Amino acid sequence: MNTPKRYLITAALPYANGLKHIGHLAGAYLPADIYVRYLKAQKRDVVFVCGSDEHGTAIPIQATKEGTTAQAIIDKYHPIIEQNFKDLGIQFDIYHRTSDPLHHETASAFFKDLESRGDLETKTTEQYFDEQANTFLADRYIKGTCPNCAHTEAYGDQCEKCGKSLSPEELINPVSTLSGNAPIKKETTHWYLPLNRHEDFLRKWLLEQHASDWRPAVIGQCKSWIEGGLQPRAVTRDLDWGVKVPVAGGDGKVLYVWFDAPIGYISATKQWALNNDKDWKPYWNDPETKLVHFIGKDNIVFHCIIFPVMLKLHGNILPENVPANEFMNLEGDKMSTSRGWSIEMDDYINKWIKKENGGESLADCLRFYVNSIAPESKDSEFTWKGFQDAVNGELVSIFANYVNRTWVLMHKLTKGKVPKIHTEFLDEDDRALLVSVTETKEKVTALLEQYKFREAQFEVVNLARLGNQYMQKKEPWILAKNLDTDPTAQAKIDNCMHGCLQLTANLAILINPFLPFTAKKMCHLMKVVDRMLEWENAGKFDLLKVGYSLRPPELLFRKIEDEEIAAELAELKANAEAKKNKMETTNTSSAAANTDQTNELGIAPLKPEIVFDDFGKIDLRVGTIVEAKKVEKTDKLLELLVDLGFEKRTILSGIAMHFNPEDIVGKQVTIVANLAPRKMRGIESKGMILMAEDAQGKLYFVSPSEAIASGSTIA
Ligand code: B3M
Ligand code: ZN
Repeated sequence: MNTPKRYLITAALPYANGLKHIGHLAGAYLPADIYVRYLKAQKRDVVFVCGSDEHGTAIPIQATKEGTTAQAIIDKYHPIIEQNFKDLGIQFDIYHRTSDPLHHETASAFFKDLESRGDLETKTTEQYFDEQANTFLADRYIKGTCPNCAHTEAYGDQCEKCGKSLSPEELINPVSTLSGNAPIKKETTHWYLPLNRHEDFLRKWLLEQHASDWRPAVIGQCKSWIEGGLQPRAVTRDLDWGVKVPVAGGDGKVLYVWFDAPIGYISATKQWALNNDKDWKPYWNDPETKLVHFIGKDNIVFHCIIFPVMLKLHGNILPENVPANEFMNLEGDKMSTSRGWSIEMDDYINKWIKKENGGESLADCLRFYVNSIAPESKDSEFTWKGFQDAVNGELVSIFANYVNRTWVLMHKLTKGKVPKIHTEFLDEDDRALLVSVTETKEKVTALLEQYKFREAQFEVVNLARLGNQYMQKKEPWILAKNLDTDPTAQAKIDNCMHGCLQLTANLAILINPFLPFTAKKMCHLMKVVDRMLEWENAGKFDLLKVGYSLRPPELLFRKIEDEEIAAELAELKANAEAKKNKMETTNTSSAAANTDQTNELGIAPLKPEIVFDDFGKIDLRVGTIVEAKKVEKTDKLLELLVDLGFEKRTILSGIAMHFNPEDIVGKQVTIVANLAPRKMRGIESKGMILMAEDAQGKLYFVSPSEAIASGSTIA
């Protein structure tokens, strides 16, 4: 393929309403940064854009809950997230925000352009409106009497008493939760992007043109969307937080967050151009620009179907690739901030990087391990033990050890200087070392161009491994013992050390995209400027000049101790436990747990595979609820007496918001019967009741299809 004239690289814009965890890092930011650092080392013309996604309903709703404003939330998190990225060496050319006026202008103009050319459709439907608050009411903002059970506090989308799913129209005597008044029905018009008009284009572009050069999982998702039938998608909302709809009839409406957010990539490029006195247009309009979006798999449809249609209609270039990653799990479970089962970037930075001198090397340790388990083709799993093994077993014992041995020996045997080469004593091994460097460079380059970052990194470490073997074979420390008796000994030592030093310089260049802080430190040891790290220098064996004196040895990485890993594990468990107790008493059941990494359909991804023996440890039984009452001073907990045939047990369950105690007596349910007992609110709970949960958070008992003896086994 010809080298593109320029590159525009994007990484998904994080929502600025909370901290981001290392699953996010693994999904989009680290691979994007590795790729960009490589391109920059190749001296390509590249702009790397990112920024905060600051719109959407979630942010104002969160603000109301927390008694603050949406603006205050984004103003709090935007700078923290930006700094977190910097501390981990993620080097954007611009970190913009979608609340910026430049973005509002850009998104507005984009919408207007599509609208004026008839590329959007409008549709009018009747929806509830609060006259006092002067706003349309989204489902949760309406309450009324349930048509099913006559509960008077049912929501517009669901009755929490009987569990029935509702639409606002079904509520008897609906009232607005904002003003307490009865809402009126009012027509509202929204703009739709008619994806159905673009099916042919999408089929050709994705399923033919990119069928083989994009990741199979990405194409697979696109295919099922296209085959499922493309529908017009509403691109506006009745809301006041976001980019105002800029055309007649748009009062009180904003662009749907997923319409404006990807346009944020364009606004960010404009801001970068302004800051650097450049022209942004060719980056989005010239077909010789290579556009690549780095995202997690939950964002595929927006970047591969919706945004490309918008770009095409607007006359922009399309992405050349969207190398979406799968998810990274943590210690056997999916990562989730709300469940406390995650490692926030901010926490890692404060606990590891900021706590010690030279802590940047620990930023590289995290980058190294996360990239070594990058979920490029399937979900992967972060474990603290894995982190320790990767750092101690590869970075410390192979990479850093190689550099350190080279430095110590060079100071001992060649006076701290780059020795000259004695060509007459060069042998097969010396030549082979040079070939290994060239071959590694070729492999790493090809892998990086194909977005195979974990394999690429593996190859670089492997080169250090070869360096260790070379040194081991040459044994310059043995030669040094024979200096008096063997007249060729010094020449052979010189050759060996010369090779080892030039290899170190090459390793610095090749490791730089992955471990930028380490590459910098290696430059410091070699007393060379960062320019040496340019990719074209890899493969050269004269990077360090003969006679040049180098700095004393310094360790590149320190070992990770067992106690540090034990402490992290203990903290992770304690955090999760604390959140769980909070959730059981405020019962959001597991609904909140699933919001971090659910897909567009609201379906939680599968947990990592287990073997049959794991499953076999769980004793599931049919139980019959014989008594049920609310636990005092909690809204959410029910205390149940459950008959298991051989005994009756007390089990606490966080379902009080979903079921009336009197309604569930006599129900047959599924019990995890051998779960260790746990005390909550002073009551010991012996076992757990399994509940099914739909995307709206409604709970259902898992019951046998017919009445059956209590205590029956389930397997
Ligand atoms: N903020 C969703 C996410 O963080 C969304 C990405 C926008 S990219 C244009 O997963
Ligand atoms: Zn009801």
